[in-house]
Amino acid sequence: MFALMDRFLSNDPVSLQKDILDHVEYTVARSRFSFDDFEAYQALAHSVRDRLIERWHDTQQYFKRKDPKRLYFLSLEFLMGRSLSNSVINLGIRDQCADALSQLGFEYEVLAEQEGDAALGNGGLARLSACQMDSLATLDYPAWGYGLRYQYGLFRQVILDGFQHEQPDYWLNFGNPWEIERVHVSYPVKFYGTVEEETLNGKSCKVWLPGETVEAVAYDNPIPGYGTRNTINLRLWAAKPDGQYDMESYNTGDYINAVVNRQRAETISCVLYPDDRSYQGKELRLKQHYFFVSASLQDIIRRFKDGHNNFDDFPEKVALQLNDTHPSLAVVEVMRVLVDEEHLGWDQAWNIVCRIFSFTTHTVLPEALEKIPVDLLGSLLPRHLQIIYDINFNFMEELKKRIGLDFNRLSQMSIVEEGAVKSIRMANLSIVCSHTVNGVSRMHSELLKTRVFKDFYELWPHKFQYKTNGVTQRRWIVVSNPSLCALISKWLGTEAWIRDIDLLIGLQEFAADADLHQEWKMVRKVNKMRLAEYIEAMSGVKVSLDAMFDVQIKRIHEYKRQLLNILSIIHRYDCIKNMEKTQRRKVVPRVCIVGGKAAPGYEVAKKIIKLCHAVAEKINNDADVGDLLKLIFVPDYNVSVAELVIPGADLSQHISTAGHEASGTGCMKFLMNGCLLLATADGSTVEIIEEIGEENMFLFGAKVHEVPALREKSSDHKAPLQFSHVVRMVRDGHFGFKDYFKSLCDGVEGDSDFYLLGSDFASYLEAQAAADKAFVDQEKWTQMSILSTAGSGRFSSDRTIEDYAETTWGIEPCKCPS
Ligand code: 26Q
Repeated sequence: MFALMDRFLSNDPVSLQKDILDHVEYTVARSRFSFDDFEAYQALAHSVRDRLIERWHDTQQYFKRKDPKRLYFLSLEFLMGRSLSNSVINLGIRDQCADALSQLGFEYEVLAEQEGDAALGNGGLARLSACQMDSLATLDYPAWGYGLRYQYGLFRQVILDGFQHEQPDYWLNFGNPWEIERVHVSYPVKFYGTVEEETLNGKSCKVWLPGETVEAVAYDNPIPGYGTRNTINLRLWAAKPDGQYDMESYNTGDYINAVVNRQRAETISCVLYPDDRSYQGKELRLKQHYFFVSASLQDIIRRFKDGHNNFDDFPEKVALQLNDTHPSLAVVEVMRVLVDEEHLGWDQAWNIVCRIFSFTTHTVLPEALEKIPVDLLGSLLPRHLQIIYDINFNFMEELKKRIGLDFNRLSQMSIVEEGAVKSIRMANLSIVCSHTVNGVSRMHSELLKTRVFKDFYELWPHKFQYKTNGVTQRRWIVVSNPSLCALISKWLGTEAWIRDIDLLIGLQEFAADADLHQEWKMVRKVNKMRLAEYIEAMSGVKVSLDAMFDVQIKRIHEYKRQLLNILSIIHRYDCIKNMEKTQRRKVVPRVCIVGGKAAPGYEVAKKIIKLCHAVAEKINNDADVGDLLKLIFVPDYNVSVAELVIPGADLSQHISTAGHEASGTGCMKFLMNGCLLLATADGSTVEIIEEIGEENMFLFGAKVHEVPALREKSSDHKAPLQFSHVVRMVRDGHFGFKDYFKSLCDGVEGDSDFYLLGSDFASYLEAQAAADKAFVDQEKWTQMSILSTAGSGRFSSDRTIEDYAETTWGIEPCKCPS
């Protein structure tokens, strides 16, 4: 027998180098004397993967032995980005890897750039899941993530002539070293068919005879914690044709058709749906939901039964988190399995369901709440529809006892929506079946209680919680901004803040220290240089490092008001053009950077992208303007682009109409990196104001309680003259494409200015002017920047996860011995 320790791979540069060379030869199958950057990346990735697998095994065995209550985090989307850079940081082997590689003639940073993003998600919600997985692992919680292994991630954005085009993201083209295929972990998932009534031991029960069965195969993605051996699992499901099916073929044509038809099963996990909140009720999307839910629950229940022989203590061992309504069929599926397959009584099953689920909603708008047409659900999942009706019947009976025959309220709270298209309201279903419901910022949770789910709040006030989002400082400082990371550690005298974010507040005491200012400015300059090089390589535009880098990167949405930003850039341009030459010397130079994807079917968002390009074309080629103003659109915005852009930003914009952004998490990443915020009081920025003080950011715009009255107000009193002027410039074809932009202009003028661009314009310009003024005083600016980082501690996902663990999931750390 080998001694136990001999099993572990060593992390010194010599051992790493040997492992890398072995992988070059045996995994990548190249000569160890001749391999390129990509092959070196692959070999390095496999060497890191080996180390992850060791830790993964130890952690899972430890969890199994200790049998703690586990959290299962169900999400249709995870936006992981790159894995190499994150893994080497969390394993603590970055420098050793860099050493090992440099002796082989490779540069670590260059190899890390070889990796493409894992983009199995759209935006905020999906990146939040990824940050939360990092915190769950780091804080040693016994948790698993479950999701779908899409073959195509979020579409790639290609810009041609200023227009967005979508291209498929076939991210698995070059293999994926970060996943482990588990061909033996697979489950059948049933669809369609009929429900029959049968008698079992004298009791009648329901049997679902499916019309189609598809196999779900597991792919495990190890998620390492930082500064701990714990490595948790993200299990993603891929659809494969069912192995059981016996094909009968009478001739070659039948046989070929049968195989081709079976292959269609794979379409279920083929592609991620772009976030288009109005694009609902599609059969394939519903199939994805159930496929993922059914496979995950079979896996969870199998694990539970291995060690427990009845379901009484299921709620003591299992917490299930619904990441928005997308996985909410899980509540129905648990009922079905417990009642139909495990033969528990309805009441006992219901009691279990009500104790295991918690639900987070990420939306503000009632119209964005998911609804599934009853016809669609009944055909795809006939038994589930029956169960939903039963749940709703019981709920309505209980409700009548509580509120009487108030039919208006009863029908609004019902899980079933009667109307032209009879539908199931997935949010109502989730609230009824969960013990806890939460919004993602304080303001969002208040809006849920007072508007969106008011009736439910009055019925069950105890169910409602708020959990302000957070982001992981491991990826958003340590990985993406190594020089700032080193600087923070130097001044705090410790690296402990990487696990204990509250320590960042210690920077406050040095906020006026001249030496820190010097070093802080240096770090910021180096990051701006890196960003400027990227901008030049990508767009050909040379930008001045003395300019203020002003960034708005996020999905393109009307409520996020990228259009407001572009209109103010036009205003700035117009002002510069109309100035005397001598006056221009006083202008604070700006590089405005905008990036983000528009959902493929979202016409208005696509027009905003085109307008941005049209305005950029004009400004960037105007010799009068020169370095005073540049506008850059960063194409194909994703996690890796964010890692480059955020550390290089001086100012970032979070300017949604108050009451529309549930939380926003981009602002937290900028804040941690010492970027100043120009923002409305919306979502989580309200809490950022409380942490760093209004004087350290640039606030503007209507407050949430003012919005309804402003919408009512007659159009003549809303918009200032400057606003009408810039809109007129677009209307008159100053930037070309007059007809194409007409509808954009119509949408923000007169009574149709739903997102209040006109009424917020004047105060927006004031905030912009305040930012210019502050930028001139670089010492003041640097102090505000340091205070931003120092005050960002509350916005770590570590804080969010600890809060969920204690007050929602009831789980405790389970630390695998090192
Ligand atoms: C729905 C139906 C059909 C197809 C797609 C969808 C779909 C997919 C993704 C609907 C919504 C989403 C994503 C929503 C989202 O990202 N919301 C954001 O969540 C963040 C994390 O909580 C918040 O910070 C943002 O404010 C919120 O907009």
